Amino acid sequence: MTAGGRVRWGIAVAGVAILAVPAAQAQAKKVVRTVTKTFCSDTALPIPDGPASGDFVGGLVSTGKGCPKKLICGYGGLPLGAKVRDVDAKLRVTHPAVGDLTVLLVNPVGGLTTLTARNGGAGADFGFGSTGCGAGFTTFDDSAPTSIEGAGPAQAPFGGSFRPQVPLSQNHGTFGAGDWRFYFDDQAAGNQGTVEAVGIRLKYRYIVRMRKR
Ligand SMILES: [Ca+2]
Repeated sequence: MTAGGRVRWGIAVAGVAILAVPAAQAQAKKVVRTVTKTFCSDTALPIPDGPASGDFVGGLVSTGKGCPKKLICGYGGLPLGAKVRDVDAKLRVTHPAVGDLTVLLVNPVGGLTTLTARNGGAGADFGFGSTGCGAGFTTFDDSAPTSIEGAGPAQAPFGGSFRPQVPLSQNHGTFGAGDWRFYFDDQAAGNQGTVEAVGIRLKYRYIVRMRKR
């Protein structure tokens, strides 16, 4: 996994196509299924020290494998047209002062969500324990009681769940199949760190078949 790695913008186009219901089926009833899955990548990725801008590094999570029978799937194994109902983002980062960091989540069709923007001060690390997918993560969840905004070093290493800087609900209804990318920017000189693991918990819904009324 490297900065400027694979980008598969074709997913968005493919996803749109599957939602175009033929006129003859306009009166058919949709049979839908809702699934929740967790995806993770634990390729270590150094984050360059700040304060220079334009040195973002990206972490990548692809939406798994395993296409349901009789359906056509896009890249990542989600059925074409699968739409996001809920998404939580998970970080495991080692860094002496996470207040240096701004972290964005980019969904497969390019939508940006700011997870944290310079919160946490001199607190060390997002998450704890293992540096792999079994880590104790910092999870960004709109339903969490505490916001990351204004969080201080006393809350390090930010285990458990925090509301993100910007609600992740803005991803609801978007296409879920493909690459979910995290971008990390260290914006203060003096300390630097490493992305150890990133993940998403994705709840999505797709059409299993059309049934005549
Ligand atoms: Ca720094």
